[in-house]
Amino acid sequence: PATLPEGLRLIPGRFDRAAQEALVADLRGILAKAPLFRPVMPRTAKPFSVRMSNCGALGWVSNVNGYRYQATHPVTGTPWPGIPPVLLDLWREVAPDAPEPEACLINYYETTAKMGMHQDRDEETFDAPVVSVSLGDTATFRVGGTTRGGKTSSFRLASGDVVVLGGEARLAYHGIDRILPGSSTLLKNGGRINLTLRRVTRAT
Ligand code: MD3
Ligand code: FE
Repeated sequence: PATLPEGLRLIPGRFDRAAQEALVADLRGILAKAPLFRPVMPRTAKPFSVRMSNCGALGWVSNVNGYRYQATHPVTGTPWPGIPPVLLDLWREVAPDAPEPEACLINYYETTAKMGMHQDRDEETFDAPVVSVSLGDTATFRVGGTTRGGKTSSFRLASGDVVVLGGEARLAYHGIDRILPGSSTLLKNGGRINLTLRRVTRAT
């Protein structure tokens, strides 16, 4: 891709097939306790095409009143399950100077789902990177600069790929244009899971 923002690091194939299968097994356990829910946009109540859940001390949620991080699941009211150790190990490897991640957002894309261009700015600090893990069908990912409407570039994220968004890229506009159906055999029902690890509060 021509113009990737400074601070975007792609690690293709960071998780091999066995590690991907182990992660999916972890996620099945997490989603049994913290089921996927379909958020709605603030004000408009338009449903997301993506379903979501979280693990970690804090989880990202959206409802008609706005976006926020909270300690409990919006439907069950119970605390989010813990972040799997393999993901904490990944964070320590790629973000050795950052404090521990507090949130792991789980996005599930059916093959028709997408995510419009947006910035991630609901955290109290942008010092730590966002770390993304892709599982299942390949996605076409689009990233631009820190202002809306500038030049963008797009590339594919395949199962097992990791993206680290630090530096300038931390506040870059980004989105998912499409999922390529049937591109992976990892998830029995197809589709794509994206995990994003985040630091939300300033380190104490
Ligand atoms: C670039 N998720 O959850 S992950 C999100 O594939 C989100 O589900 C997408 O955007 C997904 O907010 C993209 C890669 C990613 C994550 C965070 C970023 C790219 C980013 C933050 C800044 C710039
Ligand atoms: Fe995002």
